[in-house]
Amino acid sequence: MRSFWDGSSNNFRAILEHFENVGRLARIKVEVDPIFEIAAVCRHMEQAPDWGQHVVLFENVKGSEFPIVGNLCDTRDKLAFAMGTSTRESVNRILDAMTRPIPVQLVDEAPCHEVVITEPDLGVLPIPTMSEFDGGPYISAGLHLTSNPLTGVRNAGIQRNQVHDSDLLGIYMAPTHMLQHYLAAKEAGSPLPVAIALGVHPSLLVSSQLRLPFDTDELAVAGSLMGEAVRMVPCVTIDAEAPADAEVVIEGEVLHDTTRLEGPFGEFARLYGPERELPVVKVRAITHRRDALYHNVMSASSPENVTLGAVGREPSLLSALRSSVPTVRAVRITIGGGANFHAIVAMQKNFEGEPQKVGFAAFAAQDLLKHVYVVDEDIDIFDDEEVHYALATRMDPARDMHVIENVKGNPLDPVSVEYGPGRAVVNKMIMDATVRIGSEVKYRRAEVPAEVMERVGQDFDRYLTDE
Ligand SMILES: Cc1cc2nc3c(=O)[nH]c(=O)nc-3n(C[C@H](O)[C@H](O)[C@H](O)COP(=O)(O)O)c2cc1C
Ligand SMILES: [Mn+2]
Repeated sequence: MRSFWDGSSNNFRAILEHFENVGRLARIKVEVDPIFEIAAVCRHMEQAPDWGQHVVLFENVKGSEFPIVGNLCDTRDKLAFAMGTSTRESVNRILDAMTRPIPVQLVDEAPCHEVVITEPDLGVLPIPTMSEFDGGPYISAGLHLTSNPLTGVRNAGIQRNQVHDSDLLGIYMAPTHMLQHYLAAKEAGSPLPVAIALGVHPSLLVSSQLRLPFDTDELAVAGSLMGEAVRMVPCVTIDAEAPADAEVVIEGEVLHDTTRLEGPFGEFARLYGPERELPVVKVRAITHRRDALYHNVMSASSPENVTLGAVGREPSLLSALRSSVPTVRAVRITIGGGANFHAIVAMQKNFEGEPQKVGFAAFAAQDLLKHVYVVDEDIDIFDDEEVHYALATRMDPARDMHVIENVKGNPLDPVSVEYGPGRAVVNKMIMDATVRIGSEVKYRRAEVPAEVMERVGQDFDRYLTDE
């Protein structure tokens, strides 16, 4: 059996090694086609009871030397495991890392430069096609590293890239920080250099999803999460830096004067984004490790890209809510809500009306949020049955449901009302499922006495013996 570990602990391979060591790496040895078949296997694995917590390594990919790694980022548990924490602790770990970032370290030799191809042909990479009506193959796990042309500060984000030609990619930049870099470059009449890194430590991918202020380097938070600076190396053909330990780096320039029809593409709302004219990335070089692994993140139908988004957005949402109402205890952005539309908040309510304040703070903090459910702190917000229990017993729709109409929205929300290209309004809702102050006795939950539960639990085997 081939091992891929190179001895260092903070890179993509080390994480796969960790998963393999605990029996959570599935090696698929039969030949698999990157056109739809990889996606179908990933979906089946994700849903199969015994395989849902496995990472998948496709060792034999039709038409390419590169193995594909899939299902690395599709559950909260896998991301937490990769970050050395637990599902419930990860939000605190990330908040902590945000308060003490570790700046990147510049190096001049890098594993990602073991093979350098300056006459690039994207055809060497096993780029999958995932949803039925996608416009073609898409690179889906590309961490895009750019610098602000005005200040030089780095930014990291994930953008999908349609393969247009052997050296040309499409790119869709929503109103992200990367879009600001692109617009600044365009204003100056220049292309924007971009390093697209594939196969990086999941801490980098999660950090790229954080809502940090503009001109803040997400990779410094990634370094803090890993307890070691992210190593960066100058690119070979462009004025940019790439993560030295990445499996593959595509060096390119987002052209300021060219567009191409991009799409359709299965998006986070499990719907297709339309075909439209979008900027392109001219590929200048492909560099990779010897025996490089190609990382794919499932789009659309799978929870994978949504899980990365939820884990990455919860920390800043939690701090935004706490700066409005300090007794907010926990927040969950749901996967079913596409990591954008639904947030569940647990809080200790000291004043009536605080849940509404939490709702407004949430809408102010995150554009696409539409439904905010606020519950008391005794409710476990990661347990859907508990949340339903709170909605069922603590909420009167006439009194506790607050609809705010015609808020500036996003056309990616399918129920938004568009009034011009890219312009839309949406109605929002706050559901206050907290107990009314003064009704605590009525809402006391009926439980077996806690001390008896504890006593029985401590010596539980006693009840299972035959004598
Ligand atoms: C798998 C995945 C794919 C994504 N694809 C895109 C994309 O194609 N375009 C985009 O604008 N955002 C995309 N995002 C969201 C951005 O990466 C995210 O908003 C990021 O925080 C932007 O960072 P920035 O504002 O620092 O540039 C994607 C996220 C994930 C997890
Ligand atoms: Mn940013």
